Amino acid sequence: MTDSNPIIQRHPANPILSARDVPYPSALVFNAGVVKFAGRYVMLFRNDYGSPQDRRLDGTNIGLAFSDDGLRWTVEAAPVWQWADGDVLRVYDPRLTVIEDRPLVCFALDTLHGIRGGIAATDDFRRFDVLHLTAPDNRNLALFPEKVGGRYLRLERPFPVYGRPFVKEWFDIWLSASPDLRYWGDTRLLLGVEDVPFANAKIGPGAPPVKTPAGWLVAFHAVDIDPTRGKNGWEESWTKRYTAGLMLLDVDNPARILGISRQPLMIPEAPYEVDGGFRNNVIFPCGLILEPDGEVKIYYGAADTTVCLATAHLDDLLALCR
Ligand code: BMA
Repeated sequence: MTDSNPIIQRHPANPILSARDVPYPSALVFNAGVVKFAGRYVMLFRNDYGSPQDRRLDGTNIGLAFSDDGLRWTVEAAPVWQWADGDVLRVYDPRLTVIEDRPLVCFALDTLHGIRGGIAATDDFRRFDVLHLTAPDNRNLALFPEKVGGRYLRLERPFPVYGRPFVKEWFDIWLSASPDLRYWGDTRLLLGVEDVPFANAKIGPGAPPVKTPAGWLVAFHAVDIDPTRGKNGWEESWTKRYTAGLMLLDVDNPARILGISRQPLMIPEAPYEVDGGFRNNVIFPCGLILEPDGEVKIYYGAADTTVCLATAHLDDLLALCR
């Protein structure tokens, strides 16, 4: 199993966004949320800055970019969000969802007391009104774009440690509901890592679910660890590989999985995914857009270093989940 699924086309212009496109200090540009809003494509991306020559990172902020075609992006002159204050060390990995014409961003927050997931509302992608923060450790929140059964829904990935001591990093995808986006509960397991044939460690929600006639289409990331990988990127040891997987959820009852791809949708193999990155061998999908003609745009972080685009046809993606 060495190749990504043939239904996937990596865009020849990849990477579609990298540090050289950013007009302020930038070393690594990756893990971006993307939505269509008010006639344009909007992207919030993670920007880690520092000195790549010295392999040093000094901080993280969130950048904003717009595009008319989803491919060519113009980055705003300054970052739009940085949160390093008291207990909070940084905000990162934004994912975008529009619900009832209101843009919402899910994000991860590193704090002195653990990692939290958060949800914020924004009118202009520049000011963020934080509605909710999870208890630690949790992240990779992704909101469904509409209420289901009268409730808001999200995917999330808590990190249980004491409760699953037999494997160090065995983390699963969970589903929670809310009446108002602020208070969340009715939390239940959606997909256990043991049910993903191409993962031997953690999995996590990737992009916010996309509604299709067959059900909710969800991209997720899946990690397999191979101790022989050793040094790989900036760090001394990076033994993980992040592939992308796909599942389909019942449209009226998303707690019910209708199908999962048996093999990865994408495996790191392009040069910008396997070489020269901060952490090579990482594909981290954070945004999916279904176009009117059935094309699905998949935005993903490559090697924790750039933002890339792949496309596939909806029918092929659905067939993969059956
Ligand atoms: C995850 C997160 C992501 C990152 C990925 C691969 O745990 O930290 O931000 O892209 O690892 O390094």
